[in-house]
Amino acid sequence: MENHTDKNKKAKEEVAVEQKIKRRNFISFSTFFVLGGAAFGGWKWLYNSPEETAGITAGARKPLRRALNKTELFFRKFYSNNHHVKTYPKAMAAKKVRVNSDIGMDDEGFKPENWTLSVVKSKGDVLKITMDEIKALPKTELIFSFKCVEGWDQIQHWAGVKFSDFIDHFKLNEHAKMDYIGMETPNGEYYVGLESESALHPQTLLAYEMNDQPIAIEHGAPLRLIIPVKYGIKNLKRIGTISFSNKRPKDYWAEQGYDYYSGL
Ligand SMILES: Nc1nc2c(c(=O)[nH]1)N[C@H]1C(S)=C(S)[C@@H](COP(=O)(O)O)O[C@H]1N2
Ligand SMILES: [Mo]
Repeated sequence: MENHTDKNKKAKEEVAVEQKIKRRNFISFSTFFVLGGAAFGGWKWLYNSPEETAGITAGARKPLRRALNKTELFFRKFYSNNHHVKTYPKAMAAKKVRVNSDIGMDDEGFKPENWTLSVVKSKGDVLKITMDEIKALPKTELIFSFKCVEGWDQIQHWAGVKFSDFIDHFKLNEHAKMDYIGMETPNGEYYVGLESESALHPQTLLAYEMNDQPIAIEHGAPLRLIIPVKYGIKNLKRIGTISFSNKRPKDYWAEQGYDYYSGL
């Protein structure tokens, strides 16, 4: 008798467990299909959404570009100009500095000693600045880890004038209140656009020395940009022209689909 009730109880329990398993299976499969469907739908939506028109930036689906721009704004606020990049002792700087690429630097006749910098204050009002004027400003040194998007980095030692000191000295503060700064090689073949905050970052330099020597031709003589809050692509060698704008200036690699911000 006792045995019989026990068996009955066991059978009932087994049925309950089976029902439980069935219910759980049902829940997990439905969840799988609903979430899977949503993910597939989202992917198809993104896949079918229009690509942005190539211009200042290129190569992204419109919704993705919107997300990228939002992320950019977030990080721009987050990495304010109070945030300094890490610096290193001079002894750690590379003696043999890597040369990467030389777009816009192949003019046969280019002579650093004949160079002047053009600052476009407005259309038809261009300020010409010589190397001597730039060297007369306070010199700032920076030893930091230079990073190229192609996957290498190197501790390098640069010196020049802080971009913000340069702006102060040449009374360009009103111009620098615009949202963006554009820089180009003298022949206009390589060009970068920067948000003014990054250009005015206290570690951004218009550099004319590397390892205590004038910058070599292949590294951007006589004057190049060193902007440690950005990847190498933004560190324009052989600056010819600087301009100001509230619209994004054209940017060589952004046109090829790289992130316009290219921040670190
Ligand atoms: N004018 C010009 N500037 C340039 C480039 C270029 O091709 N042309 N390449 C950029 C890239 S991708 C990198 S990584 C750095 C490399 O600087 P380096 O050759 O002094 O190492 O310069 C940047 N500035
Ligand atoms: Mo690079």
